[in-house]
Amino acid sequence: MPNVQVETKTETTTKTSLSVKINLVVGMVSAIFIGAALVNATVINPPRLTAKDIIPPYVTIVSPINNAVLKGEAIFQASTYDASGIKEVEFYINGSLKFVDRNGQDGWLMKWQTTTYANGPYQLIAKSFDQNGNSQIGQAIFVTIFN
Ligand SMILES: [Ca+2]
Repeated sequence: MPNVQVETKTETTTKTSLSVKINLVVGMVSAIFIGAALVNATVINPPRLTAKDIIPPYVTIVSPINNAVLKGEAIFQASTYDASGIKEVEFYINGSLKFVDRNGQDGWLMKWQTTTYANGPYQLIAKSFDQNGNSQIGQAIFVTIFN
């Protein structure tokens, strides 16, 4: 007889434990469904941008450095950033557009064969365009070609 009592008690404990486990699982599944519903709501109804982007990109020339003396092949490179992303960067030598870089994955730059230019001083300007039509002309730098 004492054996039966012990067995009954054990069964009750197991049932209670199982019930708690089921409740936990139901709770977790509910949380997952609510989370998924929130994610779906975000994807289906993205927040609408009511403010127009009027902030131009940041741009500065990182190569060559100001007052550098160049020969052979030089790298004319800009560093640029915009929250909307950069569309392209224009490279000007003495006010003349020489190259438009539309792929910044290898850096925003142009290779400059200085041997095709006369020795002397040059002004370099980089102009960056963001994805929303804003542009910025970075500060000009001055270099000298001496081949
Ligand atoms: Ca912008």
